Amino acid sequence: MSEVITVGEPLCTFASKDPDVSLADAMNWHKIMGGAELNVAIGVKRLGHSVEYISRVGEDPFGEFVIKTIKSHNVGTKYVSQDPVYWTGHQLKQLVTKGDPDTYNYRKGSAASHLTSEIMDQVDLNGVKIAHMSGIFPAISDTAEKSFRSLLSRLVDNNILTTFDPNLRPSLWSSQEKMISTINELAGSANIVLPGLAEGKILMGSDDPEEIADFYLKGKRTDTVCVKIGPAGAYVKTKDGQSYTVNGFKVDNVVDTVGAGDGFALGVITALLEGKSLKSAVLRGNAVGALQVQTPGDNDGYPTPKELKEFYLQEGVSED
Ligand code: KDG
Repeated sequence: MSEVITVGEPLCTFASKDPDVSLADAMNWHKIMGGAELNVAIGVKRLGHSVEYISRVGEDPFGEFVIKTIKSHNVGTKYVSQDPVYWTGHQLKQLVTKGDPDTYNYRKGSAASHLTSEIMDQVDLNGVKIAHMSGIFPAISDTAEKSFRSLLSRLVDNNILTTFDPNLRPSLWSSQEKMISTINELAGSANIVLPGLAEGKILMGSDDPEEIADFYLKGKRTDTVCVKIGPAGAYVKTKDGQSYTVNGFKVDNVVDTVGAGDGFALGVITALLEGKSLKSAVLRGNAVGALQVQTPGDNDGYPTPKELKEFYLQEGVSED
């Protein structure tokens, strides 16, 4: 089995080619690959680690595109099944010349939302070192939430290091209350929780990094919280009492922020797999996030080991 596993919904994404035009008015598109957890898987593999992606797509052209694309990135597809009835999730994404693009998702009733616990129970966890989970998958349907929970409880039973990114998608949840209570409960089964500042504000009512960290450190399994504080980097607090900020990198040319949080997660994950200190892992998370925001796709900016090394050299920093 691979070093890393993750579960999520891949999104066949139509990215507009018309800068700063609304999704309704855009006329020219190209097809790219999105999906938060798949972004993480692609970046983990690009940095040289084996990874298996768990998902379900339709027996349709979007599903074929997804499978071909995942394979082209050398991410494992053993647990990407095809559904004869339901279609593959997809989305529209605006091209912006600055900041956050507008997106629109078509995922209600998708094949991934029909991924059952029976399928999840077949996933072989032998040899898995880190599992990455996010708050998107349990939001897409009751079936997905159930299967997410059954995987999570197997990860806990098998003592597999688990990272959790809340990845709030309010439009996918039946209510704000359900989103908050479910995400906060699920986070407690992860060893490392990776919230953003704005997410903290919604999930526990504060945008103070230390208060957010203290809140998630109460989780039964959680011993580390890394709060993403945007361009300023990340604030880290651990159950054994360490706390510090790892500064972010200054980026003059932010093209598109999508995929930066996933970049942070994969930076942390890969560095931990390589036995680096937590501080170095967070430094790598910041670095991958900074590289990602300089590209228009959802995962194009994730570096190879060589590109990461060059970025560190250019910035005059290094990992321990
Ligand atoms: O985190 C990046 C993702 O947001 C993007 O690739 C697709 O919106 C998406 C999602 O919900 O997975």
